[in-house]
Amino acid sequence: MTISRRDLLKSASAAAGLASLPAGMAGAATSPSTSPPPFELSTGLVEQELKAGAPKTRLWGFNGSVPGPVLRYRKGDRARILVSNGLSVDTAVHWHGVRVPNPMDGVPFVTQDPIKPGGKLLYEYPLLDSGTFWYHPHQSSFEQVPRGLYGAYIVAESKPIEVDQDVVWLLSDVKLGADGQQVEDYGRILDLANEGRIGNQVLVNGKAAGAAQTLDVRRGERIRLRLINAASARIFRLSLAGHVMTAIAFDGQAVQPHPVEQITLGPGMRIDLVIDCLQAAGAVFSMTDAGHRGAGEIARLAYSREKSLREKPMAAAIRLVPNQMAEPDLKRAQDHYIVFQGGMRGAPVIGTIDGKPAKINEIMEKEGITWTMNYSAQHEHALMHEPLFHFKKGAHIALHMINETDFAHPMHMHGHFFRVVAINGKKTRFQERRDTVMMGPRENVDIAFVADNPGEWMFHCHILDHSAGGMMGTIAVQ
Ligand SMILES: [Cu+2]
Repeated sequence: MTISRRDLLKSASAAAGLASLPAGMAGAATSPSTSPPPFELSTGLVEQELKAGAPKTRLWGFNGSVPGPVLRYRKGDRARILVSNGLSVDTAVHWHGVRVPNPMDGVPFVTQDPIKPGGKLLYEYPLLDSGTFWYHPHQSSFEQVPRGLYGAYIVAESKPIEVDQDVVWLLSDVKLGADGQQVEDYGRILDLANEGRIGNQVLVNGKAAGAAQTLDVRRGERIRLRLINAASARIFRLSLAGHVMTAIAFDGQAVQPHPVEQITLGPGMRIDLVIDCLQAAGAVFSMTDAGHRGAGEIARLAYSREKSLREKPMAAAIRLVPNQMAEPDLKRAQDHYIVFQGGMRGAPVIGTIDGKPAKINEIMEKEGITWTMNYSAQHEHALMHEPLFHFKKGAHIALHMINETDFAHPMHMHGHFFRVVAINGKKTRFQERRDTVMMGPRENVDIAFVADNPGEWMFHCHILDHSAGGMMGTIAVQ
């Protein structure tokens, strides 16, 4: 028997009591009178000055700004977010890194129907984990994200670590023409098959990166800095002069605190840092990017002339309490493999697309597909597609990823965190938990997790042009 994705979707939506309702109806139809009103998040057109004195750039944003508002919760809260679509195209919102029930995951045609122009959808789920997350559409992401639809999503620990400032730097970029407007060349096959569409202006919290991005600090202060890469293709390699950056979390999940000199932050990835500011009053230090098409200075720490807050680092512990989740046991894990092929310098020879075998050069020409995962590729909104894997709920999984391409791919799994077990066969030092892991060119990455969240979940490259070009699949847990 063949069941179309749309049928599955209908039953899943019905089971969850979900509906894409016309404007003005969703709140009344879905919230019991005792609940507080949901937080409202609306997509729409935005005009924003990206640089002081520059003409305003036309963008798409949430609640009238790029990035959208920082969503702030505490672990154990229930998120209730009413998304309304003020755009003239369909959309849907994904809560990147938040472990949600499948119907709340925001992936059109996989976990929900798209939200139509003028439509609304209430997303509601408990927050199991603390951490640094973010949100963005999963509909035509290669266009909707770089147009400006993204925002930070912070879930505080039950007992946060003690710091003087808790700062979010959401990094992204825009590709601007001479007129100061975005170049609207989304989804070019050349970008799909290469590094992706990389902008020419890096933004920090929606403003041009560089000297104007100054964080005022006082000697002796302890800063918690949360970095989020919301760019659609740019990989950052960040360093900070004059300070030790201590990593305390990757993708929102606690890691053994350790110093990091250069941070590789691919699209979708996050890092939480603790920085003790122990330099002299009046001094200025830069965070710089040396990534591919290095952007140079991103932002600055500028010391005030005030008296020191303290002369040595704050004594309080910086280790985060790990979130509770099932721990994979490699001894009893099932081994599975994914081979990645494609790209401009190494197209795969043969593959299947939406279940049908085809020669890849034909696929590239006719379908705009440039990558395969296990010799198959999926259109972003394919209605018929076999999941890459079917896992039994509770199964321990060791997934071996083999990158046969000349490109880096930040691979993102929905609904689960995994341990990064080994890179090129070498055990990683911290066995860190992540939802997005950077797979370097020609690199093999082994991850492990317990498939305990039922549903069909996306597993895709977070270079959004790559996922649009076929590097997008699903895993099914039941
Ligand atoms: Cu990729």
